[in-house]
Amino acid sequence: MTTIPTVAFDDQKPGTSGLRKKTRVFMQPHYLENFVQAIFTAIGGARGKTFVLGGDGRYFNDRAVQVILRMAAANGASRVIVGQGGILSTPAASNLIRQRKTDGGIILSASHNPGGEDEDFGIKFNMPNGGPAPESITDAMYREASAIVSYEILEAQDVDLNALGETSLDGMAVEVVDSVADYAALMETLFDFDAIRAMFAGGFRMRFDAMCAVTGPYATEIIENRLGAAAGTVTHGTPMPDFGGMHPDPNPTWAHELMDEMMGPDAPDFGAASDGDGDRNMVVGRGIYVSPSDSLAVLAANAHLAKGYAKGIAGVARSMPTSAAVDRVAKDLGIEAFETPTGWKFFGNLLDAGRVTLCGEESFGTGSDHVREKDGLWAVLLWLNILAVRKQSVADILNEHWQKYGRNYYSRHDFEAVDKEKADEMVAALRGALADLPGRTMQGMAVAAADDFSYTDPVDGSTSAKQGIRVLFEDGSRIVMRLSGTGTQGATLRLYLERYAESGFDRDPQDALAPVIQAAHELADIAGHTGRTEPDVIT
Ligand code: G16
Repeated sequence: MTTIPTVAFDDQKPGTSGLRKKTRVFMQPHYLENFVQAIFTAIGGARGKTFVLGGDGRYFNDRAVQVILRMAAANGASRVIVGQGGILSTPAASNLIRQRKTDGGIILSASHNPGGEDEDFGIKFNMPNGGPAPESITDAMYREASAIVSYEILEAQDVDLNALGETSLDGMAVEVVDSVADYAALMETLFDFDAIRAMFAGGFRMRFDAMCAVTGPYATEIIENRLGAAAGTVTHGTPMPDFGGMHPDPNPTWAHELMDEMMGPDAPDFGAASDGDGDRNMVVGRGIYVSPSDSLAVLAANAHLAKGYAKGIAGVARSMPTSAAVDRVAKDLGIEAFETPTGWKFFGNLLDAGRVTLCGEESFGTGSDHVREKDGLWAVLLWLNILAVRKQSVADILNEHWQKYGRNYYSRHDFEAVDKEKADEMVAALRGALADLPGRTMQGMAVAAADDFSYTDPVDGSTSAKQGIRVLFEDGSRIVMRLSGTGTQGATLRLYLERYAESGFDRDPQDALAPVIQAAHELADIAGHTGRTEPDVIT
């Protein structure tokens, strides 16, 4: 055991989902160690505790896992349960934390951000409920990391993480478990595998793009081996430290190979993609893209068709920038609907309290109370279960949904790597103008209300302010603007655009939203502040 003197770094403030930085930042001496020690201190020490540990396999995952094991041992932890090879998808880690009733877990991932020595790395702590640490804990981590003077570490050889079973690291048990088995078993309890298997046996074709990231082995085991989909259904199924150079963000821009196939002449019936750590999903039907907000609404309306949700759902929650499509379903079902700030951590209390069963975000995240993270493969399996029961195409299901509820046209425009100061100035200027907006008309739409979203957690009463600027129009259209909390370079401006329609459901969302887009640019003067006229990514 050694106590290593160290000096605090001034940038270890966790963002929307843990600490994310360039990999080389994490690789500098003491950087990872300081933050891991701050985690242990912020949760009241590691002595006698049991943790889950794993990551999405990106570059530096293997080294970081060994460092964390040595630090856990030196800090007195009694057991660490590690995914084989140091690999666990984020939802699988959440599941293990819950099933094994541990004191939490450390997950190594920068999610949808690219991996590699010159790309991104990340680390986050999940609580004993399996969910990301709330702001009170991440604030404490930041305080500890900013004042740290030393950390505890053991001098030892690397632990062999390839062989399943238990070894000891200076008295601390290191238990290496199959990364997929427990997660796959959980999925079998929620969905009707027989019905899905019968659908595949009847010729149903699917493509799942794992984007060379962590879901490859999970999707291959579940979709091909257990559900009988044709070999080759899962593409890019071998995880790689640099994700094969892919940007593992499942959206139409980055999963373009899948999009091209699904929009092509011989498209499969169903397509899906997942991200770096397996918590995000994109769903596509033959010739039709399903926006994440619509996907959440369709899943909420049809969840009862899967055995895990046969009794119905208690309530739904969505992040504020997510479209209101799911609210309409909740109203119809007579259940509660909650609007939370961006970040999966805000769903935890509602899920724990049994107030909601399904949650989702426009950022390609959907999940339920089966774990406390969003879950990409879970969403894909729920869709498959619904398709197997309804025996309709994705396009038909979506069209019927819009006929019943109307369509919330929706899009997000991202302006990436914007100069941070200029982005802050733009947001400040807009914030200052909010009070004068109501009553003003833009692009023929009258502003009904404008504010900076503030959230009070209905369960513990904690508040989170400044969670995104909203401009609501009288016709139900909406503009939301906020700066991303997961980027690692400059600022990423996110512009969320929404317009509700009671008819005319086959328009291109960008056309349907044109006046809202125009109004947003006028309002914020994006070009004037940032020099940008066109977004880098449209989802
Ligand atoms: C994380 C959070 C999500 C959030 C997303 C985007 O996802 O868990 O709740 O919606 O980031 O956040 P931002 O808009 O601040 O960049 P992930 O998949 O990156 O862990």
